[in-house]
This record gives sequence, C-alpha cells and structure tokens, in this order.
Amino acid sequence: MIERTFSMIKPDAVLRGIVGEVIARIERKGLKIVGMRMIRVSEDQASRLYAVHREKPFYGELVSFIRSAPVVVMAIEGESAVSVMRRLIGSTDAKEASPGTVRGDFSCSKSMNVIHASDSVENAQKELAIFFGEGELLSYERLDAKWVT
Ligand code: FUP
Repeated sequence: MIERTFSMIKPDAVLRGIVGEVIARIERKGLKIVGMRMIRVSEDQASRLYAVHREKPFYGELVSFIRSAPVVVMAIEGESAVSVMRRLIGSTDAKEASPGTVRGDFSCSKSMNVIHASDSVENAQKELAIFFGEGELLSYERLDAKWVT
C-alpha cells in the first residue's frame, strides 16, 4: 500500500552537518520526498507534535531541544512508507539502534537522536498536517519507481 509519512531531521543533525547524509539514505531506499522545508519549530508545532509525551518527565527538554536550532521537515511517500521509515531510522535509544540504521550509525543519545518518523499511518496524517498545508505536497514520478514494489 502506498503511504505517506512525516519525518523530521532534528537540530542535532543540522548542527552536526549530516542532513545530506540522512536525506541520501531516504532517497536511496526508493522513498519519494514529496515535501521538504527547513524551519524553526514553533511552540505550537512542538506541543502538537509531542502531545502524547506531555506528561513525561522529559517533555520540557524534548520541546526545548526540538526548538533549539533549525530542523528539516519532510513528507515522504512510498510503498509501506511508515514502517519502512521506522526501520530505516532505528530504535529511539542510540545504544540499542542497529548498525545500518540512521540512529544506529549517527545517534549518540536517546533524546538527541537525529531523526523523527511517524509510528503509524494515523499519526503520520496528524503530523503532516502540523507542518504542511493542504495542497503543498508535490506530485511527481521517480524514474526508478517501477523497481520499487
Ligand atoms: P521515537 O518514536 O523513536 O522517536 O520515540 P518516542 O516516540 O518514544 O519518543 C519521542 C522522543 O522523545 C524521542 F525522539 C526522544 C525523546 N525521548 C527522550 O528524550 N527520553 C526518553 O526516555 C524517551 C524519549
């Protein structure tokens, strides 16, 4: 099933200058980036994105971290895009993330962990709506689309 998911390259990746390496992995996998912008996350966007974590002890730090430097937000489309992106980014905790995943290869922490990607189709729709307007996502065909099944 073709799905859309939301992903964010976090402040730590921007400040370390590894944005390009992360995007390259998404492209290389055959996923299609249909929206992409570098932004500063607003207070409202942060509280909506992390609403499920509001009661957690790390919530304050999570919001201040995500707003501490620019991030790159992306809308990503492809076959099973939600689960493919989750496997590509790896486990939340840097210690547990498998080598070969973005976090396994680049993350050094549980909180500053390079990238976010939605964990379900339902959350992907909610999260995309926080960062992208109606009609903002682009429609095009990758030349290698016929090899991505
Ligand atoms: P993930 O979906 O893998 O990004 O992980 P979660 O939804 O569980 O957590 C969201 C963010 O909260 C993580 F990216 C990092 C942060 N977090 C902490 O800072 N400390 C924790 O103990 C757990 C998560």
